[in-house]
Amino acid sequence: MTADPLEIYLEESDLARALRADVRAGLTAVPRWLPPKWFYDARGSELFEQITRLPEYYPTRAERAVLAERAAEIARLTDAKTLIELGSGSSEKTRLLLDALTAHGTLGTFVPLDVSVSALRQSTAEIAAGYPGLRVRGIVGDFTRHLDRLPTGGRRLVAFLGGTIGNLLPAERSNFLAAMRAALERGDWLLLGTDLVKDPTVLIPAYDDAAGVTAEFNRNVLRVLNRELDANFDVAAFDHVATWDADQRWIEMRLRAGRPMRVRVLDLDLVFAEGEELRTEISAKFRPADVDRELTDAGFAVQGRWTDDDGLFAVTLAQA
Ligand code: AVJ
Repeated sequence: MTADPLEIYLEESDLARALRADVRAGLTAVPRWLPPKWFYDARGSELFEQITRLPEYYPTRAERAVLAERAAEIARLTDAKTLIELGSGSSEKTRLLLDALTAHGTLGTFVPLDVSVSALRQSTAEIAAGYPGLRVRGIVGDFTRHLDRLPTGGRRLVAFLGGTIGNLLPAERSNFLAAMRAALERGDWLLLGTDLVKDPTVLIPAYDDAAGVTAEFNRNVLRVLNRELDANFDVAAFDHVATWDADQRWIEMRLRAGRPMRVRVLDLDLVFAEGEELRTEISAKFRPADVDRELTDAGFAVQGRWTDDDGLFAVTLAQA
């Protein structure tokens, strides 16, 4: 089958408006910041796919190992008719769930939601071709804003994988989980992937790889601003920084100005001091009990939690 046409809740104009608002708020703040969702233009999505194959970046492999081992059990527990995937990207690991749910015999519809039109075009076409009989409805949207647009009815399983929930600040995270719970009917399911707290000697290289792919991914957000907003960042003059904040339990990625700089973006004339840093991402890491507590606080009942053999990454199944 071919995929349904993409349902677009983020129009180009909408995206442009959101980008301008984020740039204005983040780049005039002290310290400066940008939300990580703007990494993911076509090039950024491709760079992230490269990151998932790096030797240092363990989360994708660890989560895949959990799903490979547990997908059949998840299918049995959930009996899902509709699989919704938030921040779906390439949906590569999701195939493990699609395989298991298809074999289980309940699945009728797959709904990937992502901000990246290019990633969705490709993934919906590939999945529709690979799963005859499955309805594939791609949604171009923002998982922090468009949960009310998800298809209703049937037994739904929402997968939020990869540890992407770690990109939200704690307050955003609890708002997101509460909104997720409100968007679901009692009995629907949430499958949540979370990276776990571990030694910084493992964490830091995962966000600062030897080949420099993560550095390119990080700098890509400046390329997006140059192209979309006609800004004039000297992209190569920014250094990639990845630090571990042990108190907050998150990795922070930043871009550090290698020399004093003046940047024009929108109607702003920004002055960067040499060494000034711009935060581009947090990636929170969890202790298993934190995940349970946050889900329970949002009104979910935790029904299962699995980790890979090395205890690097957790996948938690919770019911609304
Ligand atoms: C896609 C959000 C899960 O936080 O690990 C990878 C993004 N950033 N390397 C993460 C990312 C730097 C990734 N997520």
